[in-house]
Amino acid sequence: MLDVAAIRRDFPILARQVRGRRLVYLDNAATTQKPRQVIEALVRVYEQHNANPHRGVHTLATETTDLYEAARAHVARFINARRAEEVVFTENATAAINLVAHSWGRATLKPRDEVVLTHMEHHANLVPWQITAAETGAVLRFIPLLPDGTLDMDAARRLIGPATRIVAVTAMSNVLGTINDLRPLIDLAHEFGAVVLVDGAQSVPHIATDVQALHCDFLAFSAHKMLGPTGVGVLYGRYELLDRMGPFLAGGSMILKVEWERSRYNEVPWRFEAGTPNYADAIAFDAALDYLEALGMDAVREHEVQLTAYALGRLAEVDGMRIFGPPDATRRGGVISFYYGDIHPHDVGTVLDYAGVAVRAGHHCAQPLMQLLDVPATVRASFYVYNGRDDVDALTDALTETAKVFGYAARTRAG
Ligand code: C6P
Repeated sequence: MLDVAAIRRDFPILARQVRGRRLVYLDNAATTQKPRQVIEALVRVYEQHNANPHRGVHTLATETTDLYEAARAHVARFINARRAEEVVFTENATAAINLVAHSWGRATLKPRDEVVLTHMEHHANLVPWQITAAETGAVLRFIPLLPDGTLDMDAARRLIGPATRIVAVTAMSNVLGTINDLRPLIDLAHEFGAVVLVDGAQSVPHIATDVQALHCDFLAFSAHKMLGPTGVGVLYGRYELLDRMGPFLAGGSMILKVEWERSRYNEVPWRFEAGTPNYADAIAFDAALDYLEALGMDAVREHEVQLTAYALGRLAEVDGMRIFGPPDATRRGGVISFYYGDIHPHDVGTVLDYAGVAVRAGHHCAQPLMQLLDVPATVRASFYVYNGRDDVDALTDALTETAKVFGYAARTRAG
Protein backbone atom coordinates (compact mmCIF):
# COMPACT_ATOMS: atom_id res chain seq x y z
CA MET A 1 0.00 0.00 0.00
CA LEU A 2 1.16 3.54 -0.69
CA ASP A 3 1.69 5.91 2.23
CA VAL A 4 -0.37 8.77 0.81
CA ALA A 5 0.37 11.16 3.70
CA ALA A 6 4.12 10.71 3.24
CA ILE A 7 3.86 11.04 -0.55
CA ARG A 8 1.88 14.29 -0.21
CA ARG A 9 4.72 15.84 1.79
CA ASP A 10 6.95 15.45 -1.30
CA PHE A 11 4.65 17.64 -3.42
CA PRO A 12 5.00 21.33 -2.49
CA ILE A 13 1.95 22.37 -4.50
CA LEU A 14 -0.33 20.15 -2.42
CA ALA A 15 0.32 22.42 0.55
CA ARG A 16 -1.33 25.39 -1.14
CA GLN A 17 -4.93 26.40 -0.87
CA VAL A 18 -7.41 27.12 -3.63
CA ARG A 19 -10.16 29.59 -2.83
CA GLY A 20 -9.38 29.12 0.86
CA ARG A 21 -9.77 25.33 0.72
CA ARG A 22 -7.28 22.45 0.68
CA LEU A 23 -6.26 21.74 -2.92
CA VAL A 24 -7.84 18.45 -4.01
CA TYR A 25 -6.10 17.76 -7.28
CA LEU A 26 -8.10 15.31 -9.39
CA ASP A 27 -6.93 16.32 -12.87
CA ASN A 28 -4.05 13.90 -13.15
CA ALA A 29 -5.02 12.52 -16.54
CA ALA A 30 -4.36 16.02 -17.91
CA THR A 31 -1.08 16.46 -16.08
CA THR A 32 0.34 15.42 -12.72
CA GLN A 33 1.99 17.46 -10.00
CA LYS A 34 5.74 17.24 -9.45
CA PRO A 35 7.54 16.00 -6.35
CA ARG A 36 10.34 18.04 -4.78
CA GLN A 37 12.83 15.43 -6.07
CA VAL A 38 11.95 16.27 -9.70
CA ILE A 39 11.90 20.03 -9.13
CA GLU A 40 15.32 19.81 -7.43
CA ALA A 41 16.72 17.68 -10.24
CA LEU A 42 15.66 20.35 -12.72
CA VAL A 43 17.21 23.11 -10.63
CA ARG A 44 20.39 21.01 -10.30
CA VAL A 45 20.74 20.80 -14.09
CA TYR A 46 20.66 24.57 -14.43
CA GLU A 47 22.75 25.29 -11.33
CA GLN A 48 25.47 22.70 -11.92
CA HIS A 49 25.65 21.15 -15.37
CA ASN A 50 23.89 23.22 -17.99
CA ALA A 51 25.34 22.96 -21.51
CA ASN A 52 24.17 21.87 -24.95
CA PRO A 53 24.48 18.04 -25.14
CA HIS A 54 26.25 16.23 -28.00
CA ARG A 55 27.90 19.46 -29.09
CA GLY A 56 30.87 20.29 -26.87
CA VAL A 57 34.01 18.74 -25.45
CA HIS A 58 34.08 20.88 -22.32
CA THR A 59 33.21 19.43 -18.92
CA LEU A 60 29.70 20.85 -18.67
CA ALA A 61 28.78 19.60 -22.15
CA THR A 62 30.09 16.14 -21.34
CA GLU A 63 28.20 16.03 -18.04
CA THR A 64 24.95 17.16 -19.64
CA THR A 65 25.36 14.65 -22.46
CA ASP A 66 25.96 11.84 -19.98
CA LEU A 67 22.94 12.81 -17.87
CA TYR A 68 20.73 13.11 -20.95
CA GLU A 69 21.77 9.69 -22.23
CA ALA A 70 21.43 8.21 -18.73
CA ALA A 71 17.82 9.46 -18.70
CA ARG A 72 17.25 7.71 -22.03
CA ALA A 73 18.70 4.47 -20.67
CA HIS A 74 16.47 4.78 -17.60
CA VAL A 75 13.35 5.19 -19.74
CA ALA A 76 14.39 2.08 -21.69
CA ARG A 77 14.69 0.09 -18.44
CA PHE A 78 11.37 1.47 -17.17
CA ILE A 79 9.47 0.03 -20.16
CA ASN A 80 11.83 -2.96 -20.61
CA ALA A 81 13.06 -1.93 -24.05
CA ARG A 82 15.91 -4.06 -25.42
CA ARG A 83 18.25 -1.10 -25.76
CA ALA A 84 18.44 2.60 -24.95
CA GLU A 85 18.55 3.44 -28.67
CA GLU A 86 14.91 2.34 -28.91
CA VAL A 87 13.93 5.45 -26.93
CA VAL A 88 13.44 8.71 -28.84
CA PHE A 89 12.86 11.85 -26.81
CA THR A 90 10.11 14.03 -28.25
CA GLU A 91 8.13 16.98 -26.96
CA ASN A 92 5.16 14.91 -25.75
CA ALA A 93 3.10 11.85 -26.68
CA THR A 94 1.44 13.83 -29.45
CA ALA A 95 4.79 14.53 -31.12
CA ALA A 96 5.75 10.86 -30.75
CA ILE A 97 2.60 9.70 -32.57
CA ASN A 98 3.03 12.37 -35.24
CA LEU A 99 6.58 11.15 -35.80
CA VAL A 100 5.33 7.63 -36.56
CA ALA A 101 2.40 8.84 -38.68
CA HIS A 102 4.74 11.05 -40.65
CA SER A 103 7.91 8.99 -40.92
CA TRP A 104 6.51 5.45 -40.94
CA GLY A 105 2.99 6.11 -42.20
CA ARG A 106 3.80 8.37 -45.14
CA ALA A 107 6.64 6.14 -46.29
CA THR A 108 4.79 2.84 -46.16
CA LEU A 109 1.08 3.46 -46.77
CA LYS A 110 -0.37 3.04 -50.26
CA PRO A 111 -3.86 3.86 -51.56
CA ARG A 112 -6.53 1.62 -49.95
CA ASP A 113 -4.16 0.33 -47.25
CA GLU A 114 -5.97 0.37 -43.95
CA VAL A 115 -5.09 2.04 -40.65
CA VAL A 116 -7.15 0.60 -37.81
CA LEU A 117 -7.95 2.86 -34.85
CA THR A 118 -10.64 2.65 -32.18
CA HIS A 119 -13.61 4.75 -31.18
CA MET A 120 -11.90 5.72 -27.92
CA GLU A 121 -8.84 7.45 -29.37
CA HIS A 122 -7.64 10.83 -28.20
CA HIS A 123 -7.29 13.41 -30.98
CA ALA A 124 -3.53 12.85 -30.74
CA ASN A 125 -4.00 9.30 -32.05
CA LEU A 126 -6.64 10.25 -34.61
CA VAL A 127 -5.87 13.51 -36.36
CA PRO A 128 -2.27 12.58 -37.37
CA TRP A 129 -3.68 9.45 -39.06
CA GLN A 130 -6.38 11.48 -40.80
CA ILE A 131 -3.65 13.67 -42.29
CA THR A 132 -1.46 10.71 -43.27
CA ALA A 133 -4.45 8.89 -44.77
CA ALA A 134 -5.41 11.94 -46.82
CA GLU A 135 -1.85 12.21 -48.13
CA THR A 136 -1.40 8.53 -48.99
CA GLY A 137 -4.90 7.39 -50.00
CA ALA A 138 -5.02 5.01 -47.04
CA VAL A 139 -8.34 4.38 -45.34
CA LEU A 140 -9.14 4.70 -41.62
CA ARG A 141 -11.15 1.95 -39.96
CA PHE A 142 -12.44 2.01 -36.38
CA ILE A 143 -12.94 -0.71 -33.80
CA PRO A 144 -16.28 0.13 -32.13
CA LEU A 145 -17.08 0.01 -28.43
CA LEU A 146 -19.44 -2.20 -26.48
CA PRO A 147 -21.98 -0.50 -24.19
CA ASP A 148 -19.69 -0.98 -21.15
CA GLY A 149 -16.95 1.08 -22.83
CA THR A 150 -14.67 -1.82 -23.78
CA LEU A 151 -13.51 -2.64 -27.30
CA ASP A 152 -15.70 -4.89 -29.43
CA MET A 153 -13.12 -7.61 -30.04
CA ASP A 154 -15.38 -9.54 -32.43
CA ALA A 155 -15.54 -6.45 -34.59
CA ALA A 156 -11.76 -6.07 -34.25
CA ARG A 157 -11.27 -9.59 -35.60
CA ARG A 158 -13.45 -8.71 -38.59
CA LEU A 159 -11.71 -5.38 -39.20
CA ILE A 160 -8.07 -6.38 -38.97
CA GLY A 161 -7.06 -8.25 -42.09
CA PRO A 162 -4.76 -8.40 -45.10
CA ALA A 163 -5.31 -4.71 -45.95
CA THR A 164 -4.32 -3.57 -42.44
CA ARG A 165 -0.90 -1.92 -42.41
CA ILE A 166 -1.03 -0.06 -39.10
CA VAL A 167 -3.05 -0.53 -35.91
CA ALA A 168 -2.89 2.48 -33.59
CA VAL A 169 -4.69 1.98 -30.31
CA THR A 170 -4.72 3.48 -26.86
CA ALA A 171 -3.71 1.30 -23.92
CA MET A 172 -6.11 3.21 -21.70
CA SER A 173 -8.89 5.64 -22.55
CA ASN A 174 -8.51 9.12 -21.10
CA VAL A 175 -12.32 9.44 -21.01
CA LEU A 176 -13.70 5.99 -20.15
CA GLY A 177 -10.74 4.75 -18.15
CA THR A 178 -10.97 1.46 -20.08
CA ILE A 179 -7.77 -0.57 -20.04
CA ASN A 180 -7.56 -2.40 -23.33
CA ASP A 181 -6.43 -6.00 -23.60
CA LEU A 182 -3.77 -5.21 -26.18
CA ARG A 183 -1.93 -8.46 -26.66
CA PRO A 184 -4.70 -10.22 -28.68
CA LEU A 185 -5.00 -7.12 -30.91
CA ILE A 186 -1.26 -6.93 -31.39
CA ASP A 187 -0.97 -10.64 -32.21
CA LEU A 188 -3.81 -10.33 -34.70
CA ALA A 189 -2.21 -7.32 -36.38
CA HIS A 190 1.13 -9.11 -36.60
CA GLU A 191 -0.50 -12.15 -38.22
CA PHE A 192 -1.28 -9.84 -41.13
CA GLY A 193 2.11 -8.12 -41.11
CA ALA A 194 0.78 -4.82 -39.72
CA VAL A 195 2.70 -2.72 -37.21
CA VAL A 196 1.11 -1.63 -33.94
CA LEU A 197 1.46 1.73 -32.24
CA VAL A 198 0.26 1.85 -28.65
CA ASP A 199 -0.75 5.20 -27.21
CA GLY A 200 0.50 4.78 -23.65
CA ALA A 201 -0.10 8.35 -22.51
CA GLN A 202 -2.59 7.21 -19.87
CA SER A 203 -1.24 3.74 -19.12
CA VAL A 204 2.53 4.05 -18.73
CA PRO A 205 2.21 6.43 -15.73
CA HIS A 206 -0.06 4.01 -13.90
CA ILE A 207 0.63 0.41 -14.92
CA ALA A 208 3.96 -1.43 -15.18
CA THR A 209 4.81 -1.53 -18.88
CA ASP A 210 6.90 -4.17 -20.64
CA VAL A 211 7.21 -3.51 -24.36
CA GLN A 212 8.82 -6.88 -24.96
CA ALA A 213 5.97 -8.79 -23.28
CA LEU A 214 3.45 -6.58 -25.09
CA HIS A 215 5.09 -7.14 -28.51
CA CYS A 216 4.16 -3.62 -29.58
CA ASP A 217 6.15 -1.95 -32.35
CA PHE A 218 5.79 1.62 -31.13
CA LEU A 219 4.73 3.13 -27.80
CA ALA A 220 4.13 6.82 -27.13
CA PHE A 221 3.84 8.58 -23.77
CA SER A 222 4.48 11.88 -21.96
CA ALA A 223 6.67 12.64 -18.95
CA HIS A 224 4.33 15.30 -17.57
CA LYS A 225 1.61 12.74 -16.87
CA MET A 226 3.97 10.71 -14.66
CA LEU A 227 5.42 13.24 -12.20
CA GLY A 228 7.95 14.47 -14.77
CA PRO A 229 8.37 17.90 -16.33
CA THR A 230 6.42 19.23 -19.27
CA GLY A 231 7.99 19.26 -22.72
CA VAL A 232 9.30 15.70 -22.73
CA GLY A 233 7.68 12.79 -24.50
CA VAL A 234 8.88 9.37 -25.49
CA LEU A 235 8.58 7.35 -28.63
CA TYR A 236 9.66 3.78 -28.08
CA GLY A 237 10.19 1.92 -31.35
CA ARG A 238 11.58 -1.50 -32.13
CA TYR A 239 15.12 -0.80 -33.29
CA GLU A 240 14.70 -2.48 -36.70
CA LEU A 241 11.68 -0.29 -37.44
CA LEU A 242 13.24 2.96 -36.22
CA ASP A 243 16.32 2.17 -38.27
CA ARG A 244 14.17 1.94 -41.40
CA MET A 245 12.46 5.25 -40.66
CA GLY A 246 13.48 8.56 -42.16
CA PRO A 247 13.63 11.76 -40.11
CA PHE A 248 10.64 13.99 -39.43
CA LEU A 249 12.31 17.24 -38.36
CA ALA A 250 15.67 18.13 -39.90
CA GLY A 251 18.58 20.31 -38.81
CA GLY A 252 21.40 20.04 -36.31
CA SER A 253 22.15 16.83 -34.44
CA MET A 254 20.17 14.51 -36.71
CA ILE A 255 22.95 14.33 -39.31
CA LEU A 256 26.25 12.53 -39.77
CA LYS A 257 27.49 14.41 -42.83
CA VAL A 258 26.05 17.44 -44.57
CA GLU A 259 26.94 18.63 -48.07
CA TRP A 260 25.34 21.45 -50.06
CA GLU A 261 23.00 19.19 -52.00
CA ARG A 262 22.45 16.23 -49.66
CA SER A 263 23.00 14.88 -46.17
CA ARG A 264 23.61 11.57 -44.47
CA TYR A 265 21.43 11.11 -41.40
CA ASN A 266 22.49 10.18 -37.92
CA GLU A 267 21.98 6.84 -36.21
CA VAL A 268 18.81 5.99 -34.28
CA PRO A 269 17.57 7.60 -32.03
CA TRP A 270 19.42 10.91 -32.63
CA ARG A 271 18.13 10.91 -36.24
CA PHE A 272 14.78 11.90 -34.75
CA GLU A 273 16.03 14.57 -32.34
CA ALA A 274 16.80 17.55 -34.56
CA GLY A 275 17.95 20.74 -32.86
CA THR A 276 18.84 21.29 -29.22
CA PRO A 277 16.80 18.74 -27.27
CA ASN A 278 14.90 19.48 -24.09
CA TYR A 279 17.74 17.95 -22.13
CA ALA A 280 17.05 19.67 -18.79
CA ASP A 281 13.54 18.29 -18.55
CA ALA A 282 14.60 14.88 -19.84
CA ILE A 283 17.21 14.73 -17.05
CA ALA A 284 14.59 15.72 -14.47
CA PHE A 285 12.31 13.02 -15.90
CA ASP A 286 14.97 10.54 -14.78
CA ALA A 287 14.22 11.63 -11.19
CA ALA A 288 10.48 11.08 -11.75
CA LEU A 289 11.20 7.51 -12.84
CA ASP A 290 13.32 7.03 -9.70
CA TYR A 291 10.39 8.26 -7.64
CA LEU A 292 7.87 5.92 -9.28
CA GLU A 293 10.24 2.97 -9.03
CA ALA A 294 10.75 3.64 -5.32
CA LEU A 295 6.97 3.46 -4.86
CA GLY A 296 6.78 0.41 -7.12
CA MET A 297 4.53 0.40 -10.18
CA ASP A 298 2.56 -2.59 -8.88
CA ALA A 299 1.82 -0.66 -5.69
CA VAL A 300 0.82 2.38 -7.77
CA ARG A 301 -1.63 0.25 -9.75
CA GLU A 302 -3.05 -1.45 -6.65
CA HIS A 303 -3.56 1.92 -4.96
CA GLU A 304 -5.46 3.24 -7.97
CA VAL A 305 -7.65 0.14 -8.32
CA GLN A 306 -8.71 0.49 -4.69
CA LEU A 307 -9.26 4.23 -4.90
CA THR A 308 -11.19 3.91 -8.16
CA ALA A 309 -13.42 1.18 -6.70
CA TYR A 310 -14.10 3.44 -3.71
CA ALA A 311 -14.81 6.44 -5.96
CA LEU A 312 -17.13 4.46 -8.24
CA GLY A 313 -19.08 3.38 -5.17
CA ARG A 314 -19.28 6.89 -3.70
CA LEU A 315 -20.25 8.50 -7.01
CA ALA A 316 -22.94 5.88 -7.62
CA GLU A 317 -24.58 7.09 -4.37
CA VAL A 318 -24.94 10.61 -5.80
CA ASP A 319 -28.40 11.24 -7.19
CA GLY A 320 -28.46 11.97 -10.93
CA MET A 321 -25.03 10.59 -11.71
CA ARG A 322 -24.26 8.98 -15.07
CA ILE A 323 -20.83 7.31 -14.99
CA PHE A 324 -19.11 6.24 -18.21
CA GLY A 325 -16.77 3.29 -18.75
CA PRO A 326 -16.47 -0.22 -17.32
CA PRO A 327 -18.09 -0.68 -13.88
CA ASP A 328 -15.27 -2.95 -12.67
CA ALA A 329 -12.28 -1.02 -11.23
CA THR A 330 -9.89 -3.81 -12.24
CA ARG A 331 -10.81 -3.25 -15.92
CA ARG A 332 -10.12 0.47 -15.79
CA GLY A 333 -7.60 3.03 -14.68
CA GLY A 334 -8.09 5.85 -12.19
CA VAL A 335 -10.10 8.00 -14.59
CA ILE A 336 -13.82 8.52 -14.00
CA SER A 337 -15.91 10.58 -16.41
CA PHE A 338 -19.46 11.43 -15.53
CA TYR A 339 -22.43 13.58 -16.41
CA TYR A 340 -24.26 15.01 -13.46
CA GLY A 341 -27.99 15.57 -13.77
CA ASP A 342 -28.68 18.23 -16.37
CA ILE A 343 -25.85 20.47 -15.23
CA HIS A 344 -23.31 21.37 -17.88
CA PRO A 345 -19.90 19.89 -17.03
CA HIS A 346 -18.27 23.32 -17.16
CA ASP A 347 -20.68 24.53 -14.49
CA VAL A 348 -19.95 21.47 -12.35
CA GLY A 349 -16.21 22.05 -12.77
CA THR A 350 -16.57 25.69 -11.75
CA VAL A 351 -18.55 24.92 -8.61
CA LEU A 352 -16.11 22.15 -7.67
CA ASP A 353 -13.27 24.64 -8.01
CA TYR A 354 -14.91 26.78 -5.34
CA ALA A 355 -14.52 23.76 -3.04
CA GLY A 356 -10.83 23.46 -3.96
CA VAL A 357 -11.50 20.38 -6.12
CA ALA A 358 -9.71 20.44 -9.49
CA VAL A 359 -11.29 18.23 -12.15
CA ARG A 360 -11.33 18.50 -15.92
CA ALA A 361 -14.58 19.44 -17.63
CA GLY A 362 -14.79 19.31 -21.41
CA HIS A 363 -14.45 16.98 -24.36
CA HIS A 364 -11.02 15.73 -23.22
CA CYS A 365 -9.67 15.92 -26.79
CA ALA A 366 -12.04 13.13 -27.77
CA GLN A 367 -14.86 14.92 -29.59
CA PRO A 368 -16.07 11.96 -31.69
CA LEU A 369 -16.30 9.85 -28.52
CA MET A 370 -18.42 12.57 -26.86
CA GLN A 371 -20.84 12.22 -29.79
CA LEU A 372 -21.01 8.47 -29.25
CA LEU A 373 -21.72 9.02 -25.56
CA ASP A 374 -24.35 11.58 -26.59
CA VAL A 375 -23.00 14.31 -24.32
CA PRO A 376 -21.39 17.67 -25.16
CA ALA A 377 -18.70 17.09 -22.55
CA THR A 378 -18.10 15.25 -19.29
CA VAL A 379 -16.67 15.99 -15.88
CA ARG A 380 -13.59 13.86 -15.27
CA ALA A 381 -11.89 13.04 -11.99
CA SER A 382 -8.54 11.28 -12.30
CA PHE A 383 -6.25 9.98 -9.58
CA TYR A 384 -2.60 9.48 -8.86
CA VAL A 385 -0.27 8.43 -6.08
CA TYR A 386 -1.02 11.39 -3.77
CA ASN A 387 -4.79 11.00 -3.87
CA GLY A 388 -6.64 9.31 -1.04
CA ARG A 389 -10.18 8.55 0.04
CA ASP A 390 -10.40 12.00 1.60
CA ASP A 391 -10.06 13.47 -1.92
CA VAL A 392 -12.89 11.30 -3.22
CA ASP A 393 -15.02 12.35 -0.24
CA ALA A 394 -14.23 16.00 -0.96
CA LEU A 395 -15.38 15.43 -4.55
CA THR A 396 -18.68 13.79 -3.60
CA ASP A 397 -19.36 16.41 -0.90
CA ALA A 398 -18.71 19.17 -3.42
CA LEU A 399 -21.03 17.47 -5.92
CA THR A 400 -23.80 17.52 -3.34
CA GLU A 401 -23.13 21.26 -2.95
CA THR A 402 -23.30 21.62 -6.73
CA ALA A 403 -26.75 20.03 -6.75
CA LYS A 404 -27.86 22.60 -4.17
CA VAL A 405 -26.49 25.47 -6.27
CA PHE A 406 -28.33 24.22 -9.34
CA GLY A 407 -31.39 23.06 -7.42
CA TYR A 408 -33.71 20.63 -9.00
CA ALA A 409 -31.79 20.37 -12.30
CA ALA A 410 -29.49 17.65 -10.96
CA ARG A 411 -32.34 15.20 -10.48
CA THR A 412 -34.19 15.58 -13.76
CA ARG A 413 -31.95 13.49 -16.01
CA ALA A 414 -31.73 10.63 -13.52
CA GLY A 415 -35.48 10.56 -13.10
N1 C6P B 1 -4.63 13.79 -22.63
C1 C6P B 1 -6.18 14.73 -21.05
O1 C6P B 1 -6.56 15.61 -20.28
P1 C6P B 1 0.21 15.07 -24.72
O2 C6P B 1 -0.76 16.21 -24.70
O3 C6P B 1 0.92 14.97 -26.02
O4 C6P B 1 1.08 15.01 -23.54
O5 C6P B 1 -0.69 13.74 -24.60
C2 C6P B 1 -1.62 13.48 -25.61
C3 C6P B 1 -2.50 12.34 -25.24
C4 C6P B 1 -2.46 11.20 -26.02
N2 C6P B 1 -3.22 10.13 -25.73
C5 C6P B 1 -4.02 10.10 -24.67
C6 C6P B 1 -4.82 8.87 -24.38
C7 C6P B 1 -4.10 11.23 -23.84
O6 C6P B 1 -4.92 11.21 -22.79
C8 C6P B 1 -3.34 12.38 -24.14
C9 C6P B 1 -3.43 13.61 -23.30
C10 C6P B 1 -4.82 14.87 -21.69
O7 C6P B 1 -6.86 13.73 -21.30
C11 C6P B 1 -4.64 16.23 -22.30
S1 C6P B 1 -5.71 16.52 -23.65
